[in-house]
Amino acid sequence: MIEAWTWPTPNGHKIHIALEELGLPYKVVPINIGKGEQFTPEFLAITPNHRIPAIVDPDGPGGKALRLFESGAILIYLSEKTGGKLIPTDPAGRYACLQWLMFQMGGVGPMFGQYNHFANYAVEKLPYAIERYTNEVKRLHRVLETRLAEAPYLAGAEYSIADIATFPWVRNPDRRGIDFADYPHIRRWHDAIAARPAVQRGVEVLSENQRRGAMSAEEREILFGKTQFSKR
Ligand SMILES: N[C@@H](CCC(=O)N[C@@H](CS)C(=O)NCC(=O)O)C(=O)O
Repeated sequence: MIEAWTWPTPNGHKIHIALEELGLPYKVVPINIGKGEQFTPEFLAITPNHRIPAIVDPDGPGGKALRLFESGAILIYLSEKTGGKLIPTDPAGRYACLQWLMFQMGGVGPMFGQYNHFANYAVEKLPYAIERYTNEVKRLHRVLETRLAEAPYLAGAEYSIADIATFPWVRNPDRRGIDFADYPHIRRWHDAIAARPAVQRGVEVLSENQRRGAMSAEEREILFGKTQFSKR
């Protein structure tokens, strides 16, 4: 059975949703990133990047165990393991899917993450950084809105791993000062994905551990501080 070493964050939810959509049996191994569990030797043996998510598939290629990190690579792997489900089979659709997956991995995830950091978590409020990432968040929403005005899903007609990668970052728009009233096509796409039973099960994985309210001083030090953790 696939082990998902994970936590209930947007990058973690991508994998929970994909595993649910694909009907793959999996076991959750919780990695509490607020407590520094991403730095244990067991986890570092799977990913030197000490970030969730990572998977271990005892039945990987050639029947050998596979360890994999980076959520985009994991999504492609899970699709290919199940015969290419959730990636369009026609070549143009396949490249559209990979293109929007890369757009999420290189744009939406990092930029929204930096917005969260400077607008919500940083003790020192830096107007330049907040303005820079607010503008990026809005720009990326405009790109998604333009795409979703011409196609129902990011890869085109079919729901795919590109949507699965993007949805957990786009839901909860108020956390980024976004109003879906300004992005009607994103709203339509979001609502269609949120209604999928597998997505509803995926976002519930470990949800009892989701932080409610402000980050504690301990979490802040582990995630952003200059302690033993961040120096590794
Ligand atoms: N590019 C990576 C990003 C992974 C990532 O940043 N994960 C965050 C949670 S969403 C994490 O593990 N943070 C722990 C830390 O910053 O120490 C991926 O998509 O898998």
